[in-house]
This record gives sequence, C-alpha cells and structure tokens, in this order.
Amino acid sequence: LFARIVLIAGLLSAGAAPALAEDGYDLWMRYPATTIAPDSVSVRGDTPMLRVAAAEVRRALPAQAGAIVLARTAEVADLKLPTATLGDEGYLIRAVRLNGRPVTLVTGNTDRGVLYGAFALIRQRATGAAGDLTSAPRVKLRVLNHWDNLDGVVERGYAGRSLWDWWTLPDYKDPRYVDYARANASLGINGTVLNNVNAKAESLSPRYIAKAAALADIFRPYGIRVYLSARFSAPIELGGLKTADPLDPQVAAWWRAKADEIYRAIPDFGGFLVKANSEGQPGPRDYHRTHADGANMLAAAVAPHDGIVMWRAFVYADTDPDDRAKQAYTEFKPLDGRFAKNVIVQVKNGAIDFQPREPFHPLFGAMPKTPLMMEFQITKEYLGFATHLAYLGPLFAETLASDTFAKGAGSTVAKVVDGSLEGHTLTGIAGVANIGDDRDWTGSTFNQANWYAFGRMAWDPSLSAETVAREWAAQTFAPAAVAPAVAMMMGSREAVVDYTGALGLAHVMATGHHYGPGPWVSDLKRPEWNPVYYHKADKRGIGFDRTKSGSNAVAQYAPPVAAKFADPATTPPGELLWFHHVAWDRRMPSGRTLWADLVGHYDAGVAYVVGMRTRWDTVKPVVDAERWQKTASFLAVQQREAQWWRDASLAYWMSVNGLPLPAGVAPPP
Ligand code: GCW
Repeated sequence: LFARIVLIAGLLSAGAAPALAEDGYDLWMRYPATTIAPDSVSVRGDTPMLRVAAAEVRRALPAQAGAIVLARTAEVADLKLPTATLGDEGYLIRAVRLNGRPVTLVTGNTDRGVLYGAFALIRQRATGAAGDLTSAPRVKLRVLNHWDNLDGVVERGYAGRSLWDWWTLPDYKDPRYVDYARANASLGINGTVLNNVNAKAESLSPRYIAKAAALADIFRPYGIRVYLSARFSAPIELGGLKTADPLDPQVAAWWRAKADEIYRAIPDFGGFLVKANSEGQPGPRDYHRTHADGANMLAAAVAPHDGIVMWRAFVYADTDPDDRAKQAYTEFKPLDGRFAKNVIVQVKNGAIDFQPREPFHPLFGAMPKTPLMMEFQITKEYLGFATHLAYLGPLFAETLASDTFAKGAGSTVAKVVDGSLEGHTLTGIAGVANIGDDRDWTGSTFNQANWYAFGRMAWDPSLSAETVAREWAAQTFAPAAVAPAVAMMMGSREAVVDYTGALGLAHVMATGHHYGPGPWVSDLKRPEWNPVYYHKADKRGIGFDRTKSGSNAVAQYAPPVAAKFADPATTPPGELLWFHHVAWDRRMPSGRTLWADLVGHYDAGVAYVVGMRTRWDTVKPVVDAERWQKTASFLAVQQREAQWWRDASLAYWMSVNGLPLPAGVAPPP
C-alpha cells in the first residue's frame, strides 16, 4: 500500500499530462508532457477536420511554441501567399504577422491541407527543423491495405489480431480507432482498405457495411476514406444469382445496387480493391472475360458516386509454369487502354512476391494508357516478420528510383506512379499494413518506422530513405539514440538480403509460413511453389535464366533495360541470379568467384546483425527499459536466425555444388 501511495504521489507531482508510454503505443507521436497553452492556438473556421487539427497541435507542441494560427487560405487572402501549387491537399507554414502580432500560420486551400500542415508543423518542431515549409503530395491515393479477415486473423500479420473488432462494431467505437486515424493523418495517408484481398463476400453484407460505416465516420475528420476488398463472386454468394459474369446485365445491376447501398451508408466511400483470378480467388476469367471486363463492370457501379476500382495485377495461377514472373505482364499488357477512367491497376513492386530484393515489376512503364499504382508490402512476410529488424525505406526508394526507360532515360518507376510520365491524374501507392492490436501496433518498435516510411514516401516518392529514417528516429527516441538507430536501420534490409540469399536469389524460404530457410524444398505439388524452381542450383551453377536461352522474361522490359538484364556482365550483381544461371566459379566484380561472393554475403548479413546488437547496447541508458529490452531480445533472435539462414543455406548449396567453403570462412557447426 505504501508503495502505491508513493507511486500515486509521484504521478500527481509529475503534472497532469500522462507519462509517455514505454510500450510504444504512442508511435512517433511522443508528445511532451507540458504542452502549449490552449489559447496560443487559434483556428479560423469550425469544421470537424479543423477541430482535430487544432486539438492535435495543442496536444503536441511544447509550452514555448508561440502563437499558432490554423486557417484556410481563403481566410488569409490578404496575405497574398503563394498558394497556387498547394492543390487540395498541400499546406504552407509561414511566420507572418496577423493583426499586428507575429504568428506561425498553418494554411492550405482546404481543411485537409490545414490538417496535414498541422501535422507537418508538429513533425518540424519535433525533429528540430525550423523555417517556412510548403508541401503538396505527389501521389493522390495513399492507401493502406489491411489483409484483415472478418474473424480477426490478419493474413501475414505479425502484430497481433486485427484492430477492427467486428464483433462490437458498429456500436462500440474503440478509442484506438481514433489513434489509428491520427497516426495515418500525421503521414498523409488518406485511405484504408479494411478487409483482406482474399475477401469474403460477407464483408459487403448490410451488417458489415454498417460496421465499415462506423469506422468511416471516425476516420473522416482525419481525411481517411474507407475502401473495401470485393469478392468477385459476391453476386452469387450474397445475391443468389447464378453467375458473376461481368457482362451479364443482372450481375452489373447487382453491383450497382450494392454500390448504391454502400454509398448510402458511407457517402465518401472510396471504392473497391479486387484480387481476381489469383491464388484461387474468383474473377472474370472464370467466365472467359478479361480483367478489364471485370474491372470496368465494377467501375461502372461506383462511377456515379465518384468511386474507384483498384484492380490488382498480382495474378498467380498455374497458367505460365515456365516462369511465374511473366504472368502479370502477359495478362495485363494487352489490356492497356481498355480500362475505364476510374480504374487503377495495382502492381506489386516486383514480379514474384515481395521478396527481400526484386527487380522492379516489368508492368511499370509498359502500360502507358493505364494508371498504375504501386503495391508495397509493409508487413515483413519474407523479411523476418516482426522479430527481425529490417527498415524498408531503402527497398521502397530503390524500387521508386528504378528506371523503366519507357520514355528514355529518367522514366523512373516514381514517375510512372506519380502520373507525371504519362500525364495521369489518378495516381496511388498502396502498402500492405503491418498493423495489429499489439500495444506497439506493429509488433516491434522498428517496424513502426516502416509504416512511417511508407506514408512519408507515398506523399513524396523522392524522399530519401535516410531522411525519413532520421525523421522517424528523432520523433521516436531521445536525441542521443537517433544516430545509432539510423545507422542500424540503413543497412538492415540489405543485411536480410545477405543472410537469406543475396545476388538475386529469391523465394528460397520455408513453405507456407515463409519464415526461415528452405532452398531445398522440391516436393510441392505445383512446380512454382518450390524454391528449387527459383534458384535452379545444380552442379554447374545457380540462378534462373530469364534471358532468351531461358524464359525470356527480360523481353518484358523496355529495350535498354532488357539489354542490360540480358547480359550477366551488365546486370547489377544484386539481381544477377534473378536473370541468369551462373557458374559457381564465375569471376565477380569483386575478383572472387560467385561461390565465394555468395558465402561472403551470408557472412556479412550475420555480421551486420551482430553490429546492430552492439549499437543497440550503446543506447541502453537513453531508451526506456521496455522498448529497449524488446528490441534487444528481438536482435538476439535475429542473430540466431541469421546464422540459421546462413548455415542451413550453405549446407544445402554445398550438397549441390560439392565445393568446399572458401578459405577464411568457418564451416557451419
Ligand atoms: O504474398 C502472397 C501472400 C498471400 C497473399 C498474396 C497476395 C493476400 O503469401 O498471403 O494473399 O500474396 O498478395 O494476394
């Protein structure tokens, strides 16, 4: 009892503000204990969005923040600010005089611009930056995809169960939904797909529409629109129709009525996301129709309400067993120009499936008449789930900076995605969320950085991974921990590449759960389920020949890119085995053989993890105990498992190539 009294007395004397959560619940919004006097922040206008913007600033900024005014540009027109470039989501932050008084003005052409400006001001102050700021997003749809099932299980989710408590919605509104919205708004994320792309028809039933509407109501003031994944066969399952054929008028009418019903409940509903004819999901091809037929039929249903359809290009069936990497291009490229105006095709960053490294997807740049949106995977299905530390900023940046050469040099994936290459205005980036109901949202502290980086780079695809890492770390840790954290983060994804299989190896993981090594797996029913199909290691060499002498997947790229990838000498070493079957004794740019290089990469990956542990030890005095310990424990797991990846993989490669370990490398225990 005495201890409790002391504790309570201590809390009281610490002031009214709540202590920062050591469990990571506050994400990068770890606001100071004593905040700005409420009347130092004034708002011109009164709307739900302006109210939450002001509330956030009041909550976030320290006492000495000075006077702050939030207002739409129309309210401060007399200042003649340069607001033309802000569009309807951008913001401007400036030191100005209003009514003779110096203030920091946060403005935008719309409430939404003001909201994003408010969060930008908070970020600016928290990261120690200063000065005027102008920014507008380069991508229109910045969307999370939740692979959340209606039973609460998150497919490929490693942070607990779904945030959405479908059981108590729509009546009970967990306050956590608001914090979710705040976190997303702080990054400029403006859409969320609530349910798994492996969708159940029931998610479109009246019961679930009401639940989704409750979430939409909560998210609306934060600028976040709700979308739903649609199961293509829903007209059969929910509507009792005999078919889901997209050209059947009854089917189209069913979807129109369904869209009308959804928009009655959610007037700003964003639209549908669809996975069709992939991994057993139903789709238009079941009726010998094209993806365009399917997408356009749904697009017509939402068009009267300004809705859109995000149609995924991840088509994975047994139609092209010689090279799975070619399927999406083969099916979609011929459909360029045949999609309705409100359809955007959502393409994964690479042609296989979110591997630690993949060359950019050949569809980018190949469908000039069709808006393409990027799909990144924030959840680390193939990069060690929540336990391994892998900062994905470099992966996102690498893909976005890749040059498609679609219209000559400089035709980067970023320019395809932001629409500037072909003049598209419907643009988007999706991220498969890593969020669950764990206290720290993402299963680990450093996984929060991946959510953060996704949002920031969706807003501005030209941001560097390091800038974003620094920003995140500055808001997440004490100043003394920032540099060590950033140093850990920056090479962490490459380390995962190294210890899971470098030089362009892919899909060498264990079956099903995708955790840990499995390059030896060869007995699964379909050829392309087996890792041996991807690495094709034999006595002579290793790698997938995707040149003319092999599957010729290189031909799916624009000629200069195809030429580069067709020749092992000009293929970047990091993608070598993706495109070529290479002799074990081939001389690499390093001067060593391929085999020696590969072994070196495995070792480097393990060594990097050891280095992260050492760095993390140095910040122990400045990181709270709970977050420090969880990360330290996970790093220990990561080291053990990096060694497991290396040793198991090397033992297998040695059983294939019969080669000894290069000198200087310790044999697996
Ligand atoms: O990466 C694979 C995953 C599946 C996922 C699928 C997809 C949602 O292993 O779990 O299903 O991709 O992207 O549709």
